[in-house]
Amino acid sequence: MAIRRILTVDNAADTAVLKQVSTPVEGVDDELRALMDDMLETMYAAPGIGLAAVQIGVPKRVIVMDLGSGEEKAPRYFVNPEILTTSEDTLPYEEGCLSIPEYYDEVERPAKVTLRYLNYHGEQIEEEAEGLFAVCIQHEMDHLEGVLFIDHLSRLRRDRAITKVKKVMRAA
Ligand code: GNR
Ligand code: NI
Repeated sequence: MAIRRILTVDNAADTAVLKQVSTPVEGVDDELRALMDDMLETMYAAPGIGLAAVQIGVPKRVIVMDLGSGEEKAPRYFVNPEILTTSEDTLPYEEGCLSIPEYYDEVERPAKVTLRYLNYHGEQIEEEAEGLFAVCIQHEMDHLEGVLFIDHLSRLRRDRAITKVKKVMRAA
């Protein structure tokens, strides 16, 4: 396992990769599981609660997540995820992104979604997500389309976010 560098929007090269649409994966094999292991380790080290493969420069439709509270680890893996249904009701949530460090802003998304994806073992799963799970999976699935949470904000707020990240990354 290895910790990989997380791409950030303070520079043009990383931003160009983050805007790519990720490609579906053929199937879940040991090579893909090694990628997912690296993603999880990178996410825990950051620390974050979710990570899309494109954030470490691999534009494949793969997401890892851990919404567990406290010591207990609860890793989850989503390969080729699809949203089957979305609720009419929405949930506003103060979001952050490891590719936009130290900027937080409110995004409103459907409160509930139903999902279909392959898990770590390549099994097809269908399940319903709500609360933070729904927020996070929609945030991560946006990454697969090259969309960042700041793309849901006004241009003024988006520009402020980029300016802040440039400052934060210069200081780091
Ligand atoms: O670590 C993360 N926290 C978070 C908080 C609110 C809404 C979404 C997220 S996802 C983010 C990690 C990340 O950038 N995933 O792409
Ligand atoms: Ni993100």
